[in-house]
Amino acid sequence: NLIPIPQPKTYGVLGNIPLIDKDSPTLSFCKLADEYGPIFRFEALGRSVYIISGPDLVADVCDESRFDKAIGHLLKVRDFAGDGLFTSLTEEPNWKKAHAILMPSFSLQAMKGYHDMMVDIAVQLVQKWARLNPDESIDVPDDMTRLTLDTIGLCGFNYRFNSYYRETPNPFIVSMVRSLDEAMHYGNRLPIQNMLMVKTKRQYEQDNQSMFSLVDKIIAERKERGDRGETDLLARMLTAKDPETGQPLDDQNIRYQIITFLIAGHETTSGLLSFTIYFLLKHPDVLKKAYAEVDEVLTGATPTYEQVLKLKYIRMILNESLRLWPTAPQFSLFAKEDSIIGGKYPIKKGEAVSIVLPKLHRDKGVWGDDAEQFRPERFEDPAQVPNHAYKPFGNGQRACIGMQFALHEATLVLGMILQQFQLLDPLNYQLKVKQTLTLKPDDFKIRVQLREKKITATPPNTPGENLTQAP
Ligand code: FDE
Repeated sequence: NLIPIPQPKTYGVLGNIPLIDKDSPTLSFCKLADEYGPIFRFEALGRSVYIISGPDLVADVCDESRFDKAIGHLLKVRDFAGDGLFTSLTEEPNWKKAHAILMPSFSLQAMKGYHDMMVDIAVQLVQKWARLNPDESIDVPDDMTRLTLDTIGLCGFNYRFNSYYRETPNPFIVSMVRSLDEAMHYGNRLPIQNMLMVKTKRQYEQDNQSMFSLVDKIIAERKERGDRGETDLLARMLTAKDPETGQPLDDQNIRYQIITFLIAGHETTSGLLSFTIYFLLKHPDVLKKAYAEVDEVLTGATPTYEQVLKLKYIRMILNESLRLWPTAPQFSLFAKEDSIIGGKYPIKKGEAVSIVLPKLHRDKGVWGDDAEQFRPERFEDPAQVPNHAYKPFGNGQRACIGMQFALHEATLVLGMILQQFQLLDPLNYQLKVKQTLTLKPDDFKIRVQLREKKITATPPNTPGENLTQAP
């Protein structure tokens, strides 16, 4: 009982391209899914991909024996991220090698080693906010991007971008954002269009070169001055050998890994923090519970590693924020063999599928009628989370290696912000989502006020919502 997969109307060689907003493809896919259902075919310039958002279909394509990560949509990103972890095929030798070498650096245990460096950067954010005049507002995504970039720089390579000491984004970031943007748009233009965009092309090449030169400099300097007992990612990449081949990573691959971590480790996490602040501002009841937890757990000037682990409700808030606005909103797979998904849709060997997470994460059949609502309590009991309908960190062996890192960092920072500040929304911000490759709230400004005295709300004690009880 095979069923043909629907396809929206096409426009000649452009295929379905005119149906998507090139500045936010993921949101366009979500809208098309409203109309065409949990799976539809999308054709662009001769390439074709099945866009999937139904939980049962996602469960099938997340079966690693039948599907593996596809990188067709990331080919342009490979110009600057090469065969780094994010942009390599699973079968490329450097994926397996780097995965084996780097896994231990991202274990939950390893977070202990990064904690003080994360605090170092978070203190810079808190101090900046504390010194603002009452009429000055904060560009939330900008300040969160400063934070996450500086954090991955320091924890990864012992390098200080010092973003809080600059008015404009670090030049590295300017190049990276421009290159990512070009990589996202490139594939949706006709070859002839791309050929004619001489200036864009030149800028793109310059941007890639300037990323390479900064990163190559970091690597060269570290090699020159030798090992001083650093325990960061770079030290590990320079010394550790792949258990299987006995080989270390080569210098070019280390360059690509560093760029990969800078891309993956900061855009996504800064978007997560920005959306979370947005949700907190718009949900006073949740904010109140968050304050109660922070006031109970964070007793010193800065949080300890153990205290961060105790911020359970903050974690639930982050999980819920990643549900409604997963900042890495889409990932893709290809069929290793001819396959049938959902019991009725045929996918041929080599064909690609792409999962649109914002739509999957709001499926009413799985999440309930209040799926559109922000309600962190859904994550109270991990056993109740429908994992096949919740993939903010991707899937299987190709899932996000930086998950613990991102969550520890985000929990710590939110905790510190709430410990110090009252969040104000004088402009009554209306959410507008912007996409580069990742999602962010666009033009999101708030104000803050130092908390005079701690809010002394007693933690709620309704059954199932007991915050004081650490599991
Ligand atoms: C990855 C990832 C993913 C998957 C993708 C695909 O499949 O294509 C996802 C979904 C993600 N990731 C997400 C996220 C979110 C957040 C917040 C994050 N993420 C964060 C982070 C941080 C860091 C450092 C990172 N991140 C990193 C990373 C990497 C390296 C990767 C690749 C891996 C492999 O091996 O493949 C990822 N990430 Fe993430």
